[in-house]
Amino acid sequence: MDKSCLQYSLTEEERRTFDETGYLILENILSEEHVAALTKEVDSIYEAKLREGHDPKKAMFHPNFIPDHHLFADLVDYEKVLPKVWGILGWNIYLYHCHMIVTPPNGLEKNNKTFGWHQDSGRMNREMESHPRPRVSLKVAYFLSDISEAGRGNFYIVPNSHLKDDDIVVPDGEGQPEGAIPVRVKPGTAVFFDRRLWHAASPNWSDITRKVLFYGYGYRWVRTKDDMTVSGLWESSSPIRRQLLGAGKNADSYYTPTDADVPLRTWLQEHAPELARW
Ligand SMILES: O=C(O)CCC(=O)C(=O)O
Repeated sequence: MDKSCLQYSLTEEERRTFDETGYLILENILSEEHVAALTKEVDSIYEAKLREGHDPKKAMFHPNFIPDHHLFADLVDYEKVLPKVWGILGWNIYLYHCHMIVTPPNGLEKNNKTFGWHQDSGRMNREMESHPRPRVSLKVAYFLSDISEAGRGNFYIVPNSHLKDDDIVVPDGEGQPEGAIPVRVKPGTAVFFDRRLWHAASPNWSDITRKVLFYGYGYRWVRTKDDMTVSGLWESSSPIRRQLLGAGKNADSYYTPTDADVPLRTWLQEHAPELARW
């Protein structure tokens, strides 16, 4: 990492927004050219899936896409985003999960059926006994298509719901939880969200295909959620990217890391010591 990335460190205002609302919207994180280059790769994967028989009316959920192109790997330690991730979670982190979602127009009449509301990480929301349960991970969603209007397969959220855990009421079949809003953003926007924030995908009733990349960061002692095949990238990656792609000397290194396991800590000790102390 070049230390110039510190200009993108999490600000106190961003921290407050994220802590209080459970999400943070950052516009123009990707340039137009960057969006175009990523979109080209997403389109080529989507077209290949269609040729393999994917239903063109259904969303394509494609996990473990980092090895598909270097542009996807380059976002794992993207200088405008990673400093904000470590500002929230600290240095003992890695990419535990990622998915690309392409949501084509569904060609159906608009309706108000309840979306698939959830908090991330499945059993974590049952088997941890505290309330509210701990954060543990977050996702960064990079929007490549224009979802500045509702009805375009928007990502939906219930702001402030991250500290309410299972106290929110999800309607049974019709309607959305109280306070639900569509996230409406332009291409190139990154949306950070706490894994506990109640959220949902929604149908695409527009004529614009929605394209988005989700990067999930969590502590190194959290298991991967995808069948990740990123270890093939370790050798050609920088030390910090290697950490973010899940490298570690042995099983215990995920719980009790040495300097060799967490080059991000060493880097922060040198360049931003206040972030390396815990
Ligand atoms: O596709 C979406 O907008 C929602 C994605 C989602 O639910 C998730 O990443 O957990």
